[in-house]
Amino acid sequence: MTQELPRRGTKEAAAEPQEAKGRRPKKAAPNEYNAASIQILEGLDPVRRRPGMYIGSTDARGLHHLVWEVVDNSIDEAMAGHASNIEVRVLADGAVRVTDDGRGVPVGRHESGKDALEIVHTKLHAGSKFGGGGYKVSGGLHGVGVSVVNALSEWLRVESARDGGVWSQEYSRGVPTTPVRKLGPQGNRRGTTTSFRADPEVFETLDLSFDTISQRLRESAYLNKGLWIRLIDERADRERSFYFEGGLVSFVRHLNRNKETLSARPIYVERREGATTIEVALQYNDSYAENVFSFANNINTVDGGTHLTGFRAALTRSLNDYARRASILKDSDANLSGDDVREGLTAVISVKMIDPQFEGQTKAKLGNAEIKGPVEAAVAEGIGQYLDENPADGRRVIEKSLTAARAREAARKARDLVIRKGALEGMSLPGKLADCQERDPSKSEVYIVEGDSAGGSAKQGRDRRFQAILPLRGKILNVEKARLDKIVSSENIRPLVIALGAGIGDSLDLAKLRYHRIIIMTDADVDGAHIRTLLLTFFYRHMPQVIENGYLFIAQPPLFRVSTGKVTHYAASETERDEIVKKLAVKNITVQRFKGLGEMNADQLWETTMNPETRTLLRAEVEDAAEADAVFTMLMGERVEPRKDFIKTEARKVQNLDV
Ligand code: 0RA
Repeated sequence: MTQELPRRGTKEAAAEPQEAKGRRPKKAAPNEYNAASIQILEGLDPVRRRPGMYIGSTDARGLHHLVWEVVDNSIDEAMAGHASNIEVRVLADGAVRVTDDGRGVPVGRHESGKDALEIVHTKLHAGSKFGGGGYKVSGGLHGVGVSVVNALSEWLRVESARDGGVWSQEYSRGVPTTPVRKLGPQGNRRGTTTSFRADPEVFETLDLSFDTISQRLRESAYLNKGLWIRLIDERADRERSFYFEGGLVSFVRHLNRNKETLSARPIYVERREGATTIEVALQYNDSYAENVFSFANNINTVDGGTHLTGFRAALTRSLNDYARRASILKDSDANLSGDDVREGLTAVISVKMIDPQFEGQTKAKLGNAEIKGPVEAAVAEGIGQYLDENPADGRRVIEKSLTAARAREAARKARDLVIRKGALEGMSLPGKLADCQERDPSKSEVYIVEGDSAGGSAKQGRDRRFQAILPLRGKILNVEKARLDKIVSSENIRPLVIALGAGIGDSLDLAKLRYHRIIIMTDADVDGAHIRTLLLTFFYRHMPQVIENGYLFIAQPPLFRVSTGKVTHYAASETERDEIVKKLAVKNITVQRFKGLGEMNADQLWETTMNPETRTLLRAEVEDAAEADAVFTMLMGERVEPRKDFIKTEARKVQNLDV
């Protein structure tokens, strides 16, 4: 979940040339460079000028976006009921080939005089004009069309098997380099094959991640039950296939795989009406976290929307109705709140509809008001029926919600106490905090440091004008196993919450956050890694907005100091150490291994880890919320077996284990 940040001062410099780079496509083959192709070229020119506008960025994330775009077209074809197999192949040179067994992209003369295949690949947003795009998604970053991929590819080749033939066309940076040709008779082949290689002049990296692609394809397979998706990586001779008969039920089982569940099977609801499909699966586990994912036309609506609102309303209503029907709640008892019934809930909501509207800044919120009622009705009916048929499961869920209600009340009291205490003692921040002079949060940093001795070095080494130090003593509470009331009153977390100033949980107010760089600085050993994980878990579960806004960082203290007496170098890894030693090429070299931050003197710590001019920070990011939840559960949760398995697998990758 981390991403390397460029050293300060290089960031803007790096961003500038990228835009300029893509300005003009290289010349097409001269005989193809006629008036018609110029016109088409103009059509895609804006994409090469400002790739970020179409695919978000030109880093690894943007690179993967090209793959999603092509794969999503095949998935649309599957969603429309015309394809049942998709193969994604990463070729040895980093090119990608996506094949489906759908109807094939339309070919033949289009009203414009050009071939339909060419129009689809060379005109912006031309994809949906051919009638096959019933579930197609409009606007936003998704569904920008294969022409965007084409414009940003060094080369692209499409083959469409339909209408009695296999038809093909090739392009370079969006410009056709061949006419649409018939390769041969259709035979028993049908569907579309799209191969492309991202343009190294546009992208900072061409390194596609097997895990990232695999994760995404797995999710798509969950969302489209009965669809076969195969991933083959020819670079590493790896292969993986996804097929889920159970669809969302399998998804929920997967999300709960390392947790103790409250029922044997997830509840599943499916309703079809006309072109609209509503699917929901849910299952409770014994944790305290809510783990709910919503999708519209396979797009992860991370900001929720009308389908999620309908789901939540139905859940709260049907659990309260049941609790009263079963006399678990008495007339005089208050209703369970939405928060209470969502504690320990894992659910996936998926709607498929014509013309979904995506709203909000990130276009990740479903806006169609007409879907709320049907989702609410379907879910309420499904849950009500399930509870009546499985009263023992029902009782366990209601008991859990009641416990949640009591704990929430206790947490509110504890939190009020913390906040009041923070407010009353007012500017009296925790005694351990060595604050900075700066008051503007956007210019202020706080280092969360493990142990008093490292805290001492950091306090001496810092630039006190804008850097604050908060030492934590010993292990912090494992929040994965504790409720909020215990967390806010814990000796180690309370000072942290007060120092940050923004509150916690539901009452978090980012406007009050006192530092916009919160930097976790722990030793480069096993204990340090453990504390770092505990802190990351804490932020992920209780201050996720801090991560979402990009305020959380991990410091990178060096592992080695390599010195010749004249010059000193620092190395972050053994590989780097060896490179430095080799380069120096004198044999009176002393190599010192830093066991902990406390072993560095203040100057060294400043120079290597804290000076914004020379340090490297990792920014904490949640790429994939489902996966992050699973990892935290696995690392920090109750069950030991999955953790052991993980450690056994990961241990093989570890070179220098320091215990
Ligand atoms: C529009 C219309 C039709 C097929 C498609 C799009 C289509 C596009 C892609 C992209 C990847 N795989 C695809 N499969 C199908 C066909 C309309 C018809 O045949 O009536």
